[in-house]
Amino acid sequence: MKTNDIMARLQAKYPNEKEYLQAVREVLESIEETYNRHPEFEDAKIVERLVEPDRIFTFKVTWVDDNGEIHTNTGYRVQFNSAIGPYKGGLRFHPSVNPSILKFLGFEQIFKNALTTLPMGGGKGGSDFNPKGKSDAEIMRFCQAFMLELWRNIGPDTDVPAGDIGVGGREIGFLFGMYKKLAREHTGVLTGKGMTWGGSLIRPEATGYGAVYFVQHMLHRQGKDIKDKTVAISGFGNVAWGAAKKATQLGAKVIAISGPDGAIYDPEGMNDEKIAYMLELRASNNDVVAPFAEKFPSATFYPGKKSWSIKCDIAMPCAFQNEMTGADAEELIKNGTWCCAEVSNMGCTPEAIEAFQKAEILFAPGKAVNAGGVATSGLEMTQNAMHISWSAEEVDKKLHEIMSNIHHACVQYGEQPDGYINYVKGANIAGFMKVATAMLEQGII
Ligand code: 2IT
Repeated sequence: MKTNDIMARLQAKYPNEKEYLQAVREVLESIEETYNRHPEFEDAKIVERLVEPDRIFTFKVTWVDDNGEIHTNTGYRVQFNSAIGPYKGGLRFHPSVNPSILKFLGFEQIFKNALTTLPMGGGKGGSDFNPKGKSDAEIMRFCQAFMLELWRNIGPDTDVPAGDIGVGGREIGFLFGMYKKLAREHTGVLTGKGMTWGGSLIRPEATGYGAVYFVQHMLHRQGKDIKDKTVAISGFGNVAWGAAKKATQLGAKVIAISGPDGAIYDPEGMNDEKIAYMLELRASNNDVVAPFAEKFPSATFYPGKKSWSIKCDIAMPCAFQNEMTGADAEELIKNGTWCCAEVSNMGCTPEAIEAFQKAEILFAPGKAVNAGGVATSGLEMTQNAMHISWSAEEVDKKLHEIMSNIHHACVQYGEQPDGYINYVKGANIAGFMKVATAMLEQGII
């Protein structure tokens, strides 16, 4: 397998899908050497089969706003790979959503889900619907219209969607309600459900908590600890909230968060009240972080700025793909940052990753760092299948074990001769080996 040859073919076939091409290139470059030591992979054309989704559903979603005006959006579900389990992955509601973004997310999800050690294949979906400024009633009608189309293609053993950007507990509730009405079945067809109807404790916190547990493992390996370190986070949604909460609990000082409108710098760090206010800001549907500085006098709002111009020990991008560029990474390095844990999916550009790795700074990719979210979705599926629910302590303990195993797998496959851990390579090879083995054993399908 030659990465450049495969990329040239994909580039010609999908010239406009830049996020998808970026995600595939990163994985292929990481696995090329290992892959070529296994002629059985080449014989079975594993890579050629892996880069194409099994199928993509595209559908029209028509809904009526509070003024009686009719809107038409596009809905998608990418069922990418089911070698190790039912398709599993979130739904994103954001105006940028298109096939390239969902294919990149679905492709990443295959390896991430494999890393969790749980039986989940890779999928992703969503819509170009923009939740910004919408009322709860409008969100409900959109979710119902979306599920009216999607429901035939999903199921607890077929494809299990969850949340992503723009889809949280409220949306999962509306989606589940409609699924249940259509299918006449109360099953674990979605994860991130409410606690009174099949949800798992710790699922809302899991992505951010898992990310901080992963950071702790990276630090402990170097004899360090997150306590008393300064942490800059981007975003202020569910993932940023969970990361801020756990990092603060463990004694770190979270000095930055951000939104599309700019960055908040708070030298005093987060506390319970500020962390709770992040949820309020998100629930307002306004997608702005500026009000944080009006409410808390220790915080300053920098319009149009990113969190990456703020001096910190640890950077944790928690917002959007490609939110950290090469120039951002250089600025962080110049300011003394010595660890970057990518929490958003593909949050760093290839130039940013290269800058961190060249400087031999601790860097780990989203598919390892943020895997605690989908892992806890897997634990929700297990509880649903067993018709029981575990305590928060039990779920948190399992989440800890999973993050520890993922860290171990990254070190096992990513340790370089000079001792530097290439977590990107480690995560990609570990995830790939599991999926490739399953594909090989299941024949040409
Ligand atoms: O990117 C992700 O892993 C998610 N949005 C969570 C997916 C899930 O099925 O819980």
